[in-house]
Amino acid sequence: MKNFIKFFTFFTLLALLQACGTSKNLDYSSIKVVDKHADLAAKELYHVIKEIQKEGIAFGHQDATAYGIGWKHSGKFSNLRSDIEEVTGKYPAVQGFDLGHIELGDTYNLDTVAFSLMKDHIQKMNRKGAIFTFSWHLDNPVTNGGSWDNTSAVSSILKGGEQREKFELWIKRLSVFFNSLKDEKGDPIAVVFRPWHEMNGSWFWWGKGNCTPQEYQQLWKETIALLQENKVHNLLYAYSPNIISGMEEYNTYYPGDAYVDILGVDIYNHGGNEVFVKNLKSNLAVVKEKAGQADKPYALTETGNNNFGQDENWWTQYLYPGIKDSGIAWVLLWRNARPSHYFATYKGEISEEDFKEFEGYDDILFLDEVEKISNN
Ligand code: BMA
Repeated sequence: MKNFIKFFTFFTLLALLQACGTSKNLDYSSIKVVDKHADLAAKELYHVIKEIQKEGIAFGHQDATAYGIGWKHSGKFSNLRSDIEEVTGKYPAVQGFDLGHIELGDTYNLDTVAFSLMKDHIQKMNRKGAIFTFSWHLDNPVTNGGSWDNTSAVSSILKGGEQREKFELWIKRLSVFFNSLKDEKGDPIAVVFRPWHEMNGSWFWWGKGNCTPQEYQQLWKETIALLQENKVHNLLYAYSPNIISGMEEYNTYYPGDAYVDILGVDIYNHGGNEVFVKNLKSNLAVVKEKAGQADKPYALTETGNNNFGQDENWWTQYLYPGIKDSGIAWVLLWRNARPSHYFATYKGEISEEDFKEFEGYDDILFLDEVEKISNN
């Protein structure tokens, strides 16, 4: 009997401990993600992303709180600011950051955003239910040039390659960052990691023509394996080629369902608005089909209009018709860097009024709406 009581107490405590780390009453064992040892927070995030898809499309912005047009976040402890919030009174629900130069052990990323600032903002925004996605514009390990130095390098960082040691160090530094994302209770904050993006274009050293699809897939798998060796378990993995011509192109570099949690695609309106809407519809239909086969969530992982010119109604006339009813969990607009390189609106910008209308649509979700979904 004594033993039975001990046994019973042990398991009750264990169950309580498990419950403490989480806010929801989920059957975690039924949520399958790439990482077999994923933190509960990662499974919870996966669940929330799927729930979002039932309600609408979460609005996202890259570097949302780090800087905007005419301002830059000054330091770690000041209040959060965002161009989108200044226009609508609401924060983006999805907030993207880039980890380029974390591999070098730098304090700032390639766009001069301090990694400590990211951490601070992530902790604050996590409390409000935000979802975070990370891209990684890392340097070329062979030449030490940037991501856009497309000298072949992938084969040299795969197992047995000449630059392997360097690559393992780079992943170690990346791992330290991911492992440092904790809430105030010390529990992990789960995020979406979207490495090796736009691989079907040839502008990055991991892209088309600079490595073979097989090397790419191997790189993807080895990246995950290294992160797991470094005990990183708070990630969902997102795959995102640039605009595709069809399923065949989508599949060319796809590492397999066992290695991808979220399916994405990056589509900009570089070819003009009409073409943009057509591309959104056709590409998102392909991603939807592929995601449906594997029962995975999917998203428009990067988009934007880098040439608003006279497109004052771009949000309601072009972006929205292109994504409406597509089933994507989120749409992420690229960064507001400077007046000649911005992708979302800001106060005084030509499409500001139209953006407010877009924000008001029932199926376009901002932070307050996603917070409700997260808390359910
Ligand atoms: C690109 C541009 C670059 C930037 C990079 C990483 O698309 O915005 O200026 O350095 O993303 O954020």
